[in-house]
Amino acid sequence: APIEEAKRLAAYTAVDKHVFPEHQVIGIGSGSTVPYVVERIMQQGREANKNRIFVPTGFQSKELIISAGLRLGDLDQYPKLDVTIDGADEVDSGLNCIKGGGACQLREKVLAEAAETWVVVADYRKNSSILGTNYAPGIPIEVVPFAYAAVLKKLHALGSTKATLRLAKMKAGPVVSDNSNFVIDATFPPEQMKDPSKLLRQIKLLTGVVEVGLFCQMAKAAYFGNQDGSVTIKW
Ligand code: DER
Repeated sequence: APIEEAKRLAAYTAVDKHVFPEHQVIGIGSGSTVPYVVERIMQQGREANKNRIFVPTGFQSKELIISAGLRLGDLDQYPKLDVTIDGADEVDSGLNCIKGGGACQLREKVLAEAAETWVVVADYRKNSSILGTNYAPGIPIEVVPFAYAAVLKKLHALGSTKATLRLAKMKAGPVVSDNSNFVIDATFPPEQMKDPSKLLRQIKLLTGVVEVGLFCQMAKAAYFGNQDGSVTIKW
């Protein structure tokens, strides 16, 4: 399937360019593209990986590390990471990302900041010029359950065109994050999405908001696998 090949292409290219033999502590992100990152790192061989520590961005990436037989570590022991590679829901021309499609954005942002280098891998569907063009659900915002209704109201006051509590598919009620919080998805008009840093600051300040799925000017580079087998790099 071209999409899966595109994900693999992005992941392999990013690992080849950013995961060096001397790197010992590696952050592993969430989503369906990152398994190809682990696949490529495994291909660097047992010798290269035997002393490496892998820090997860949540339950899913923890399971991925364990099932790959790699050594698990946590941020308490390894506060500085050599490199973290993660997926994204959309990346604009200024390397700003929407993240949180998988409701993991809080720990993902912590690991992105803890890393010397943070790199994004994605398939061509995520490659946009303005955020909100291709990722329809809106900005994922992690909120404390107690405040979700208040935050919904404040998001509308901020100009949000649609803000909804993310409901689970195979569970009655809302999605609950790895931090036991709720997620709100909020869309904004293009003119506000053109300045994601400003929008990030405005949303982050709303009482009850834990973290916002806007990663502005954090990525060193973003790799997109294309349908024709080529790779687009933004940096
Ligand atoms: O939740 C996230 O931010 C993940 O990185 C995720 O949205 C990326 O998803 P994908 O790699 O499965 O497209």
